[in-house]
Amino acid sequence: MPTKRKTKPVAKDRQTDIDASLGTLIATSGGPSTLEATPEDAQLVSATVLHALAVQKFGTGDMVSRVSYNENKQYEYGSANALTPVAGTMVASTEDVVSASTASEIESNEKIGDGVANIGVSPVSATLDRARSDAGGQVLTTNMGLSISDNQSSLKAGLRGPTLLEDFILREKITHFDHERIPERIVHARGSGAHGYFECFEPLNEITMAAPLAAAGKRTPVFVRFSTVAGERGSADTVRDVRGFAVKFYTESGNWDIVGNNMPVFFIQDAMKFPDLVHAVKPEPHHGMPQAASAHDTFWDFVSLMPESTHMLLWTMSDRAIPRSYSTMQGFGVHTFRLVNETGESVFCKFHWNPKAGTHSLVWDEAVKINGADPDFHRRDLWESIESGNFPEWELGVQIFTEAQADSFDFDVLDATKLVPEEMVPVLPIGRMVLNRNPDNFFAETEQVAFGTANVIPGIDFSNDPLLAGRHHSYLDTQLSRLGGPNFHEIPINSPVAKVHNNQRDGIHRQAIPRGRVAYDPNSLGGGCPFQAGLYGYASFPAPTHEDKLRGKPEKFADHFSQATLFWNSQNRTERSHIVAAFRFELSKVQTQPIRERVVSMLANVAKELAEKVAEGLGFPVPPAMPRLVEPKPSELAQSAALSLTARPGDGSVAGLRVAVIVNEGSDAAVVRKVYDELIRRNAAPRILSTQLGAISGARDNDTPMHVEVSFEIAPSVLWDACVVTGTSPRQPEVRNDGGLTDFLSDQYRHCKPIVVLGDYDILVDAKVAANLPGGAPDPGVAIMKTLDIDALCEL
Ligand code: HDE
Repeated sequence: MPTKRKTKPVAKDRQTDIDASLGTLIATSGGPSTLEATPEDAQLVSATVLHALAVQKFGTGDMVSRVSYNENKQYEYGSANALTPVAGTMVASTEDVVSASTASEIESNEKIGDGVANIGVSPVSATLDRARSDAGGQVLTTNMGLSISDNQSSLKAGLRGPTLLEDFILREKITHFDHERIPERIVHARGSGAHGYFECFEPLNEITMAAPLAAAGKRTPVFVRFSTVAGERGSADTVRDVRGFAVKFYTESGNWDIVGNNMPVFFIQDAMKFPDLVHAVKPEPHHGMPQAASAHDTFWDFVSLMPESTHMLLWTMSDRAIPRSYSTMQGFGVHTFRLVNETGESVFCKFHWNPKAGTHSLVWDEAVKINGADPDFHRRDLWESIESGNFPEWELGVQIFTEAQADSFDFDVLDATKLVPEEMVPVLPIGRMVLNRNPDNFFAETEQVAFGTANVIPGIDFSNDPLLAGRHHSYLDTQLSRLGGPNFHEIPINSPVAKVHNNQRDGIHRQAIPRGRVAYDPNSLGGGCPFQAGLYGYASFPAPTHEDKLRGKPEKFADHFSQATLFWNSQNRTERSHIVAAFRFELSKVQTQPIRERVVSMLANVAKELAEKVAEGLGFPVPPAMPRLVEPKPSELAQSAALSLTARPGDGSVAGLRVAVIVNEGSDAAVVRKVYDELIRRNAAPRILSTQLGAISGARDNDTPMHVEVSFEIAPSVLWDACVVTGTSPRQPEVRNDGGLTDFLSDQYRHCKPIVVLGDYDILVDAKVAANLPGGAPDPGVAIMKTLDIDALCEL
């Protein structure tokens, strides 16, 4: 905690000098230093201020005289000095008033505060509590704090007369409203965020000095934002797209952001191509279509002329692009980063977030229907999971490898279209992240949060990945227009918990009120503060560079297909069929036949089966394969099991699942209660569902009524992971004839989601659900229970 000090009593032996200074008053930047004080002046200024002014004048002279020259200048030259930056020199004054802007700061009131000198304090870095407000029990006011007597009508000259321009209350309200929107992110506009913490498993000091990894059990606050990429702010959640996975760590050494995606590779290799990529995928400029979709000509035109995108295209056409929820996605830092330890040794590293719930996706038919049924599906899921205490969790893992190892790989680790297979470099778990707190306010936090790849801390550094280098510039730059100027770091969600002190000043919407008159370095008037930290501060890893200045790419970047083939080979039969279907869907939407053919010619370099099946669906033969720039090397690895979605199934429990408990007049209310309570106990999210809202009395006369929470109309089958049908008694023909229920069940079945029927089988017959697999064996996803077996139900 910062110390608050009152202006201290002055030591006796200095009192004589100060008394002498009283004769030459106002010796600050506020007036001529030689101005002689007269008795009249002294009456104008309070005696205390006069005294403080003298203390300041004397103290400043004393402090400045202790800096006779810039002792650190000599350390600015030579490589040895560059590698071991020295800390700045600092002289402290014994008088707090010396660093004050004004001797009158000791005057206090309700606005300026209590008149104490807050030495070393940086309140904009304080917790979010400083900005949270609550109107409970409060009267309505204008932005100037004026109580508003009537918030219903504007000010008029007579009840039927003209509205007056004088109505400043109306004008303030409307003006603020007119400016409520800020520009949306150029990419990743649609997103959802949450607070939480990162917890370190074991100290990683041997390889990095990164503060969050310093001690077992150490917790660091985080804010995470998940997003789609192409769609606008109001677009639907379950579109086929990459998902952003951006994590901001608020560490004691500053903010550290891992601004990653849910896929480990990217479309392009150099930042120079990013605007082209984004222009190609965004709605076409002439008619503004399609929204949040890559299924159109300009995207496939561009990527089929950029064969390095092939690997990423296989990921985006896979089920990874339609995740079941944010909490069932992996996250990746994508680029190669560096970890640096205290002795300056560095290793390369790739970041992986692995979801505790396992990796799970939707099927395309579900994704499409969810877009209509609940466009906020992922946002709602994240919000509701946290509200109900079922906190999403990920394990952070790192792949660590040396520069020598990297040189031995067939691919270049600076190429963001390549991954390092886990079979070659295993993922070492180093901590876990738990999201346990929803934001107070979507705009203030989720919309205004500003991530940046350049937000690093000691222990974390960059590789020379040319895509990453371009990003360092882009993120800071984009916030200037999105958040309106250079002070976006002061917005509460963006400000670090570490103290901020520097000589940057002014700019639109500045919040901090820096004390004192010094805003430059070196200085002696401020005692040399704030001073550079030397080795304690951030020092870039001194990676050697001895090459020609040129535009180009390394040779290894030219292999565009080997890892795409590796990905294809690592997918199971179902996953492959989904990839084929996605390519068919996207290319069927493309209107220009030669573009379709060009894409298939690219796929012919990945796998014969893939190209053939896609071409078949599009109704043309596989064209000759697109020329390769390099022949594929005999693969280091034919398959990587870790690349299949099935590699991380989670624990298989019902935790986090949305379960529809379907009720009707034939249901046994006691059984429904039991199912519901048990699902809640196991951290699932059950809801009572029926044809319409209202209370339903159960099958037995003394049943307590069941309150329907959701109707089929607003929550069709696609919104649920599993369903339990209660009360299907043949006594209730209207239940069986209800299209809502049969549609619900047949979609559940088509999407291979568990169905439990408590009662008889007839309802399944009506919904055309077979209880047995085609071979005759019972379908493990369909259970008919004459009597409730709660454990079996929860394990299905
Ligand atoms: Fe981004 N990206 N990006 N990106 N990106 C942005 O920054 C950019 C890239 C990613 O939730 C923008 O604040 C360039 C790769 C995420 O707020 C912008 C290049 C990866 C988010 C920007 C890339 C990402 C963004 C837009 C190529 C995965 C959302 C708004 C050189 C590793 C962060 C903003 C959030 C957002 C630029 C490529 C992830 C324009 C120039 C690769 C998760 O600055």
